[in-house]
Amino acid sequence: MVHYELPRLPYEYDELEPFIDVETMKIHHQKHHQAYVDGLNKSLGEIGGTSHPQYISSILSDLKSIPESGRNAINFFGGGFENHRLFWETMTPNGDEKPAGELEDSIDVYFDDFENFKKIFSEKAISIQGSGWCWLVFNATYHKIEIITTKNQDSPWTVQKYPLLGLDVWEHAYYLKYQNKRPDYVKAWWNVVNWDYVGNRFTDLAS
Ligand code: MN3
Repeated sequence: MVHYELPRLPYEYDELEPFIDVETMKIHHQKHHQAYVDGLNKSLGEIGGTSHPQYISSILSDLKSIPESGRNAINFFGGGFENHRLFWETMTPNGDEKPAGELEDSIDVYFDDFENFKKIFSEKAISIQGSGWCWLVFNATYHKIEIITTKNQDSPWTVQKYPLLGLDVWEHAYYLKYQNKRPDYVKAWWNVVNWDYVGNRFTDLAS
């Protein structure tokens, strides 16, 4: 059985300042993400996870293969684990301001230009009711990129979409610094997106 562990951050807790504050980063990683790791290991154990040796993204892509008794828990904790793992990787203190290469070209095709993409993505992220995520995903069926939103910890994998970039809009991601002002958090987050990482993820898929 796969045993999941809290992944290390690719930067220090204070390095995303002033956009994402050190206190939020610590609690988000050490408490919230850890809770998803623990919940995922526990719920896999409860259903006899030995029959599911695949990595969590494969399990989320085929949730109906999970016994019904454990499906909701694995959707929640598995999504929480994998969503946050990607979230950390797609941020950096040393980011370029915008995507380049093939991803830039694709954004121009589907969203006219990067500024318009940012506008649409931000509006969708801000308008999520309650807790959830806003995503840039790759739709392999139609070989195109899309913006989607998911509720709670639902992962794009559960709807057969490949996540390229995700923004956590749970209050735990921003409340300490931004209180109820989610639009300010969304605006700040663009400054720390790791376009290099996101672009490589896209190139690996699309080529
Ligand atoms: Mn979170």
